[in-house]
Amino acid sequence: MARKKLKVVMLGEGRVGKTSLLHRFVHNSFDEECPSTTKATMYANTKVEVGETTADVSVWDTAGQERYHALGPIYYRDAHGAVLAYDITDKDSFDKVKVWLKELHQVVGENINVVVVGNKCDLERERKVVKKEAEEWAAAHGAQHFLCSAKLGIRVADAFTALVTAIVKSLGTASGVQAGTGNGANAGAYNGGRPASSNQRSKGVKIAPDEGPAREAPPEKKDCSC
Ligand SMILES: Nc1nc2c(ncn2[C@@H]2O[C@H](COP(=O)(O)OP(=O)(O)O)[C@@H](O)[C@H]2O)c(=O)[nH]1
Ligand SMILES: [Mg+2]
Repeated sequence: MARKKLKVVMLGEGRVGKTSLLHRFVHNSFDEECPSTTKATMYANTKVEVGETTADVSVWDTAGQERYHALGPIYYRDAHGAVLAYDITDKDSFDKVKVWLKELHQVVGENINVVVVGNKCDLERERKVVKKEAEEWAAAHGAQHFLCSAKLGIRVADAFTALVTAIVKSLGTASGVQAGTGNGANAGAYNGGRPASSNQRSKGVKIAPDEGPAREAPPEKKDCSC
C-alpha cells in the first residue's frame, strides 16, 4: 500500500464557508457561530484511502487573511491541491474565485489540482451565481465543480475526496511523496490529527482511522435539489 503525504489549501473570499466546509469534512459538524475567530493559520490532518494508496492529507485553512489577499507563500508552499470556494448567494465571491485561481497558479504553478465548490446550496432560493456559468468555468479550468452545503452536509466529502483522488492519480503510484510538512510557521494542529468523520461516500475512497483499519464509507446526504 503506497502512502502519500498531501497538502490541500482552502481558498476563497471571507464568509463563503471555507472553515465550515473543513469542519464538515473533518468533524461532520456545523457551527452556526463559526470557528473563524482564531488568529493562527491552521490545518486539519486526515487520512483518505484511494484504492491502493493511503493519503495523509493536511487541509490548510486561513485565519481571515484572505480578506486582504495576503495569504503569503507559507500557506501555498508545497500544496498539491486547492478547494476554491464561493457562496452561491454572492456573485462577487464567484468572480473572486477567478482571482484566487490566478494567484494560486502564480505561486505554485498550473499543475495543481483544484475543485470548485459552490457552498450554501441550502440557500438555493437566494442564488445569485448562474449554475451553468460556474460549471462551465470550472470545466474550462480542468476542475470538478460541486454544489455543497457545509450546513446540511451535502456533497462536502465528495468534493474533498474527489480532490484527493485527482491528486493521487496525478502523482501516480510512486510512494514517499513529500508534501507540506504541516509544520509551517503559525500552523497548529486543527484536529489533533484525528481522522475525518465518517461522512464519506465517494466510491473506492475509504477513511482510515489512525488506530484501526480502513472501512467503507457510509453514504453522505444526497445532492442539493438545485
Ligand atoms: N446557510 C449556510 N450558511 C453557511 C454555510 N457554510 C457556512 N455558512 C455560514 O457562513 C458564514 C461564514 O462561514 P465561515 O466558514 O466562517 O466562512 P469563511 O470565512 O470562508 O471561513 C458563517 O456564518 C457560517 O455559519 C452553508 O453551507 N449554508
Ligand atoms: Mg474561515
